[in-house]
Amino acid sequence: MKSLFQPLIWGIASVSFLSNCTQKEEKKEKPNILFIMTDDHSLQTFSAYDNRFIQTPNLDRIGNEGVVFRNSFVSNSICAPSRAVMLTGKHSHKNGQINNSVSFDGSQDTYPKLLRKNGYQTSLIGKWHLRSLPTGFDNYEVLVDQGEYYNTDFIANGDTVPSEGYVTNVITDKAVDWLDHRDKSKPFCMLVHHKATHRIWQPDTALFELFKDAEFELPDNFFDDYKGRKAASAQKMSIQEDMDLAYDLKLCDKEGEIQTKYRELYEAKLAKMTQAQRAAWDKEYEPIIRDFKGKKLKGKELANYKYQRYMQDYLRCVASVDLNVGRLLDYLEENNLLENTIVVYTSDQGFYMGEHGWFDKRFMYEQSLRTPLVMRYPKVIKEKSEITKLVQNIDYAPTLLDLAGVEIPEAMQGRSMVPLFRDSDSNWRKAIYYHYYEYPNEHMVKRHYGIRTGRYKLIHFYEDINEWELYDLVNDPDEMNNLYNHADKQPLVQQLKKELRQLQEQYGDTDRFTY
Ligand code: SGN
Ligand code: CA
Repeated sequence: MKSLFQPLIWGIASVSFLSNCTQKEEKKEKPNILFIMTDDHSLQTFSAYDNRFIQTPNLDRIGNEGVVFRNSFVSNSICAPSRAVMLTGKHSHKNGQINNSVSFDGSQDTYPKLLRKNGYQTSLIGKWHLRSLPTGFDNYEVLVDQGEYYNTDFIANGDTVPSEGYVTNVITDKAVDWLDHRDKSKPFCMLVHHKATHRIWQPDTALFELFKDAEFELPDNFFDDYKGRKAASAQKMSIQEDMDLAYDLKLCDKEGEIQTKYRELYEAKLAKMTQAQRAAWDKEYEPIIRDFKGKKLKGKELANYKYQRYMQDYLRCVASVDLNVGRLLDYLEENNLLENTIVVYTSDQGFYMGEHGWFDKRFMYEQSLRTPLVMRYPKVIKEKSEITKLVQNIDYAPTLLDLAGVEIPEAMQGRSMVPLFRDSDSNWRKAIYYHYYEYPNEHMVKRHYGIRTGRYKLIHFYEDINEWELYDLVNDPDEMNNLYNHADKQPLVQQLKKELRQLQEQYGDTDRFTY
């Protein structure tokens, strides 16, 4: 058994002389868990982290009344792998979900499964994306594959069930409904996995008034030339080059003059809307399309225009998430559940809001290596806490099991973060390990692995390329200057390679590397 934290109350409960009656009472005190995850939500668009673009008061509330993790990272910045890591507490090479294409091995231990074995009622609502059907849940209502923003189908405990409405609202409705009808004699663990803020960033028609006249400043490195970074120059996730006018930016004109690669995919999505949804949609976008066609933009002006459109719709999706998280917090409060429920908000990874000229994720660079993470549980976490230690999504499962008083399996590679809530842990990890595998694939981000310490990052891109990159995150936070070949940095390179190798040995990912 690894570190097993139990709040005082359960320690007392386990003392054998307590009467049955008291034991029952104490059992009731096991914390509930509400784990909320979005898809592709960047730190740049979460005001607990960054105030430039949007206020997210409900998301911030979780951190204000609990803890904001300032250095929270993923281990493989892509959807299905990240979800599998969170569920299993193991890196991708150990849980088998190395990319979005393989099917999750649902026979392995996951924290919901272990909680269920220990008396919890477990529920999963929203995006799943792991191909095999969920295991370990008393109830699941998951989107078919990635799902749709409007009128999406769910697979509810094996049956396909249609829905009507905007997906973020619908998922929240289902979550509230499940909470209302759950078995109230047991603690619950509910995972609410939003589709938002995933591509193609379709907003709720009710929020079209937001960000109407906003003008967003381009990141300094929006027109990055990728000098010294071969893998970065080979990617296909550039707003200027790869973002589709009709599909991503909804510039799909009735006259059919804007012909793009993915226009038909967008038209198929529109065709699934109800008349009322479609009318509200067209009312919003038709004037935008007319205005765009009149402008006849080219080059950098067109790139800037695309950025503005992208940001506007993405932020509206964030705003909807924020409102719906507020609904869940209100529900907990109204039902006297707020004190005894661990609330977690995170994303499956971060996202590029135009940094390096990009959308999407995958790279081990900061915007997609990081992921937002806030937690609230007043019994254990002091309000307004901040944790700056390097935590990773492998740590979620052990932490939640620890807080629930359930033994953490040896096979889990993450660590319980509970000691960090009490005090700083001087034995905490000093570096994190990363490994991304989904290549060749859409967006063409090469396979790579690497190490990130508090200050430095060393990355090795491999497969059909053999390139190393080294960044000093203090002097070069935007990761523009690859120092790998600098003569004076060779001792540092050797030191980081040694530490990288140690991490690969620790996590058992040594098979193919001979540097
Ligand atoms: C889809 C998106 C990609 C995205 C992947 C993975 N294209 O394929 O842009 O990188 O999902 O995202 S889309 O045209 O279908 O929107 S993930 O978050 O699910 O891993
Ligand atoms: Ca994602």
